[in-house]
Amino acid sequence: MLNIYEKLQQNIVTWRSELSELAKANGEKKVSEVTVAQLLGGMRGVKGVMCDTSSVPQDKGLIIRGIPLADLVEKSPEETFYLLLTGELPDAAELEDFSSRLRLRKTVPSYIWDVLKALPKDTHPMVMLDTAILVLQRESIFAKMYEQGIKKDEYWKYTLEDALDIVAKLPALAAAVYRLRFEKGPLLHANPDQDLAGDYVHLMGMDSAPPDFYELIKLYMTSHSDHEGGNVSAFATLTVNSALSDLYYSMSAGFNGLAGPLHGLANQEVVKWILETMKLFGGNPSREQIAEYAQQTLKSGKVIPGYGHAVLRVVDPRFIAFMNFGKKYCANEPLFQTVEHIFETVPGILQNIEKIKDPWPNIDAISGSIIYHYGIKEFSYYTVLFAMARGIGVAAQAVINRAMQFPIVRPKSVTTAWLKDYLSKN
Ligand code: CMX
Repeated sequence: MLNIYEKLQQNIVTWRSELSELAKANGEKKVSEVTVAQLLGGMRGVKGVMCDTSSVPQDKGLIIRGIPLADLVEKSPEETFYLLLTGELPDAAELEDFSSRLRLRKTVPSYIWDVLKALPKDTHPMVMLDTAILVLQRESIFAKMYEQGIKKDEYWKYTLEDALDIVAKLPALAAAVYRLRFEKGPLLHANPDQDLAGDYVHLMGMDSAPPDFYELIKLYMTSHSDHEGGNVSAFATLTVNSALSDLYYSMSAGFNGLAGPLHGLANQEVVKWILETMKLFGGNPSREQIAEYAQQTLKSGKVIPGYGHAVLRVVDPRFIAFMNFGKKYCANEPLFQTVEHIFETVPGILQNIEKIKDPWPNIDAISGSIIYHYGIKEFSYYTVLFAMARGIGVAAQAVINRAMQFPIVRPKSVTTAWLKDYLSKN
């Protein structure tokens, strides 16, 4: 059996030679062009980033290392992390070796709790998580080794050290944010024998929750882990990391992007939107009432949270995975039932608005309602859960990007004067 370092070392040799052959033979060939609409439109559809951990075809949705999400819904976060890093699912021995390395890295230094406790009481949970990761930067092995002088060839090994260190601590950090921010009692100690999902359940103080809560956390972590390299959290992480800022700096930056309402914060916005609807109509809203509130939201210039996507043009398979879970475990939850009714109503409304390219639900349209069912009702917390999972994907991407020795990210910006001049001549 090869351990994670040996496995990656072996795979990286192949990946590097493959890409360098491709570059040598095809360096001048075009893979993408940029129209003026794309230049002004957030680079939508422009192929400008390499990412092998996952792909998101617009008509299929998330595929992790060649495996569609639907075939990964039972996997643990450890298996998903290993898959993202190496391109292969681990066998039993590989999984145990990999998991045991993570288990050894769980302990969060106590100064982090001091920093979190010192923040104002009404600090957003995402600020608490992002701050914790940034303050942990003094633990970075990559930064220490870089300071001492390491070869470019070895950057990935120390990025991997940081990746394992951070991912192992994410459940404790995410659970501590919940307990501190919402005054749920003293912080609990990580259980050295637990896996990542189990430790999260334990550290939240939810050991007595039904076993399906543990299954939910597994599903949550795998389905939110990765979504190509161009989404805001992944792209922000990879851009910062490309300056050789270590993974603590870069993941914190990526999570700051995840905290935006058009990205990861949408899961909080969805539950807020549903609760507003229920309050307005005094209980479970009918399909007609949902349609009325959706029209009202659109008229006021707001987006319908959880609907639409920059890449997808079908129902997000991650939404489907959560829908299947909800039907099995919380079919009687009013919030979940409302999510089902919104799904039957809102796409029809959005389809009639020409400018909206994707009328279908994304993952954020449903994830919060299921978390709510298990008693975590403080919805400003939900993006922290997203981040705990996304950390796995962006960490894996950073290791691979350093292994492939990709240079600092630096697209060219142009001025309006340049654009006018260019267009007048072309
Ligand atoms: N409700 C209302 N309007 C919407 C909409 C929605 N759900 N989705 C798109 N639109 C609007 C856009 O705001 C845009 O309007 P303007 O031209 O007036 O600015 C127009 O339709 C065209 O947008 P698009 O090309 O279809 O979508 P984009 O790639 O620009 O944006 C996204 C994608 C996700 C930001 C957008 O669909 C949205 O704001 N959705 C709601 C928020 C949400 O659920 N975000 C989570 C996405 C998943 C994730 O990253 O976590």
